[in-house]
Amino acid sequence: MLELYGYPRSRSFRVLWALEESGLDYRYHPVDLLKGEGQTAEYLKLNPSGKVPLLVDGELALSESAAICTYLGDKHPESGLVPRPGTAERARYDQWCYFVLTELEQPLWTAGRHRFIYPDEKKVPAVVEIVPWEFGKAAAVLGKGLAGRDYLVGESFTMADILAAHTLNWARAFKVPHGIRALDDYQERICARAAFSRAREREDAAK
Ligand SMILES: N[C@@H](CCC(=O)N[C@@H](CS)C(=O)NCC(=O)O)C(=O)O
Repeated sequence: MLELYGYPRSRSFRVLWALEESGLDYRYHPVDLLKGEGQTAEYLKLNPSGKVPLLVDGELALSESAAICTYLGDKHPESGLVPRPGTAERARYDQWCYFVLTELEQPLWTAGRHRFIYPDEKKVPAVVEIVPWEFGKAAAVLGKGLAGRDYLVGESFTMADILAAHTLNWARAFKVPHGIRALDDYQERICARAAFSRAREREDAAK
């Protein structure tokens, strides 16, 4: 049985959504980060970073949301959620996954750290000020990549769409606008999938 460790409204939702899209059985273990449950000796033994998500599959304990989504798709190729390694589609898939994590998510997360997470003496307001500009540049690239397409890669939904749509949800929650109508439409269409709602229900039920 697959075991997922997560915290509500965090990056672990990407993996919950991926598991629901894949139709796999799994157990969900909430880790209350605010109560320090990510820093217990027991959890740190599983994941030395103390973060979520963490997927345990037998002997394998895997962190990093994108790596976990790709692992699930590679292990279950019949899902069609990750293109086969060595193909042009897979190269494009990897391109978008890395782009989302390093270009699109990065300014949002930097803003989050300087707004809510760092202790007051470490917060630098000037960093937060440039985030809309930096995020806007990355969102424009995503918008161009989606021009005339329903999905980021090929003709069907992949895990790259989970990463992109989840990050756009964060932008909305953090009130960092990009002003690109086509991206709003994409985000709404991707998040209207039944697996998204099932993942939300699973997360809420575990609270
Ligand atoms: N790059 C990692 C980031 C994981 C991460 O930072 N998770 C946050 C929640 S969204 C966390 O667990 N934070 C707790 C901490 O930093 O101690 C991924 O994509 O999985």
